[in-house]
Amino acid sequence: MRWMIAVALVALMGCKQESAEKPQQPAGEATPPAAAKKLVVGFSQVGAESAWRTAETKSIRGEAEKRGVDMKFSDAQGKQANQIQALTSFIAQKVDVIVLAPVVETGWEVVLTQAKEAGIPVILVDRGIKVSDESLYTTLIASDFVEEGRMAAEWLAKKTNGKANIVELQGTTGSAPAIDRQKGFMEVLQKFPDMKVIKTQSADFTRAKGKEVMEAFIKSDRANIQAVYAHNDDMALGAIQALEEAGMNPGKDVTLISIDAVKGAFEAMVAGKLNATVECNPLMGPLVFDTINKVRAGEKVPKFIQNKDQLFEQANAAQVIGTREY
Ligand code: GZL
Repeated sequence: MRWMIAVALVALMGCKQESAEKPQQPAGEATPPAAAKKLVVGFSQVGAESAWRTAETKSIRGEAEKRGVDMKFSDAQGKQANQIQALTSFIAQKVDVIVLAPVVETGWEVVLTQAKEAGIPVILVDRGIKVSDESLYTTLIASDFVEEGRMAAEWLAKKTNGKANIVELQGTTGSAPAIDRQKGFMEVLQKFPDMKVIKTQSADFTRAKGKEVMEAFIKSDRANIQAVYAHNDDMALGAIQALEEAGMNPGKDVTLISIDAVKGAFEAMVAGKLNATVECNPLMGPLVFDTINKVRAGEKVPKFIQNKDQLFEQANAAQVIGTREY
């Protein structure tokens, strides 16, 4: 009999012991959730080729920091192979979401199929891609580059009364902005038979290449250059340097229009060397993470979320420059 009491006592002690380990949960309260798991996002960025790109990276990484997101960042130095490698690594690490700024439009099917099979949504930012299966990405958050090209051409036609010999500095070959900014510009030029692109070449969105290509244009056809259309401000600033070094007068004898509306472009407009720039807003960090939250909550998001753009010119540069965030 005594042994039964001893066994009962030990069993009771054991339960007490166990319950003493567990925090006592007041009756009626739900058990607190385990600490919420951090959102893990893999961000594959094109590179650091321009002031615009730096501003975009700062906006997206800054927003991740602000929201306590665990962001794995990869700078591809402008090479698609590096982006594909980064995405493959993100998939292996089982990130929750992939953010991709694709350097060029094509060549993404295989790695995006792997992401889809792994159940990882892909958010495209700033540049689009060409894929046969549009389910390979959830949405694209970007500007309308064709419209930016149209805006640049319409402004230049007005500025030159529809008559100009134009040299064009293209962005990165095969990239959505280079393809579409040229498409929009040429679409408008069909209305102006006396506006002619006499030279066009890629300068890869960089200031250094913009200067180099402009030097070659000046060397080969100086007398005929009346206007420059640059697919981004960094190349336009390089072209301005080349024109000045050749003793020419950028902003006066030669009219320049570019795209991005970075701080350097406003400084050049205030100095009278750049005539106009079309904004392409890079500050998309908050929108990217708001969109990620919607996607993870199972909400339907549009396939294309368009950033609105506007044109700035010398006349309003001075009073606007102080308000610019990038
Ligand atoms: C546009 C972006 C372009 C910018 C350039 O969304 O992809 O790439 O216009 C940048 O400055 O290099």
